[in-house]
Amino acid sequence: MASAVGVQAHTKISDPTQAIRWAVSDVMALLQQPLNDLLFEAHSVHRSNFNPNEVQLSTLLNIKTGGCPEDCAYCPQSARYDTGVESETLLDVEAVRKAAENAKANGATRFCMGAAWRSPKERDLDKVIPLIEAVKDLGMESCVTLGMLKSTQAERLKSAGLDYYNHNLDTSPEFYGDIITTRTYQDRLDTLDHVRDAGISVCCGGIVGMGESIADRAGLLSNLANLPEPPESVPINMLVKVQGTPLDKIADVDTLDIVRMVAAARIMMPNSYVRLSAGREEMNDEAQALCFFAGANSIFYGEQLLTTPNPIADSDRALFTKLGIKPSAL
Ligand code: SAM
Ligand code: DTB
Ligand code: SF4
Repeated sequence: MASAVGVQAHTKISDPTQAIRWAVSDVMALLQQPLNDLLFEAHSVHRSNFNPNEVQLSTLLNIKTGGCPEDCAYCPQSARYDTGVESETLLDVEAVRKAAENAKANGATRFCMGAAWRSPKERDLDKVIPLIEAVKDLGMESCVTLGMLKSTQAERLKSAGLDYYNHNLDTSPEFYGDIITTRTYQDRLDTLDHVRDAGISVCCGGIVGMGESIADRAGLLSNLANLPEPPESVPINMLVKVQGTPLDKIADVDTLDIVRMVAAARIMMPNSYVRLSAGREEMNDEAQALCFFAGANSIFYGEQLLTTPNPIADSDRALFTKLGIKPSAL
């Protein structure tokens, strides 16, 4: 199992409806290989599909902060937890244009807007569509994450020119109920289907460090890779522990476990962009360098994620210079 020769070494279940399906047991074996074997395989896959010295830059903006009715145990924006994040109204188009211009000037190619909603109402979409258009007018790729979508809503967003929709599976189906009770795993899969059917590219990943087992990490990855089409973009987040959330005292995750997740995601979804996402503030340069070697080729870039800090652009530029990495162009 610990062979370093390539993806073919891993057993996959044949399914007439899907070319390749990853069994959770095989993903567990992949994740637990000797690190050097895992890194060698992941980097080989990475190199044969991407320029290993380029990383895509996405900048995030929280367009609607806080007051969310959902109970996601990791999230500082849930109205159920006392985290000090106040509920704000939707940002206007001028504020978004300014932030997107700034992101573009700093070298980001994609602008991602997040809203703390369970699901948008039609009148919410009326207001989000001009924001997407403002981003598109700058020649940037657009991404939004607005919660659950109906198929008609995904079609509206597609017509507005939206490039990507972010909606994460977060963890395995088995562990999911420990983290979120206000919507189901199937609800998430349904939204992902609507996004895919509308012709919008899918951004979908999860979180490491919520107290999940290795089997849960493998379950997340197998669900991502076994989607009818793998997501174009796979964010791997390390939990950002925020005081007041139910997970604020959970044990730290070993950053080498993030490296392993990135490597496994790279092997399982060889053509997807794997984004080293939340948690980089807690990772040193060496850990991030290993993630890039393992196949991460995208980051969130800019001093803020949604409500929590991210490395400042200058420090990421310095890191890229040290590693000889260039931001990828559109
Ligand atoms: N409300 C929408 C939803 O949940 O789909 C969109 C925004 S939500 C904040 C987007 C994703 O951010 C979540 O699915 C989760 O994976 C990630 N996230 C939220 N809080 C996080 C935290 N404290 N640490 C790491 N990732 C987090
Ligand atoms: C994703 O997978 N991670 C981003 C983005 N998609 C929306 C969000 C990370 C949020 C981290 C906690 C915060 O800043 O509130
Ligand atoms: Fe709301 Fe999204 Fe946070 Fe869950 S992750 S509480 S849905 S903002």
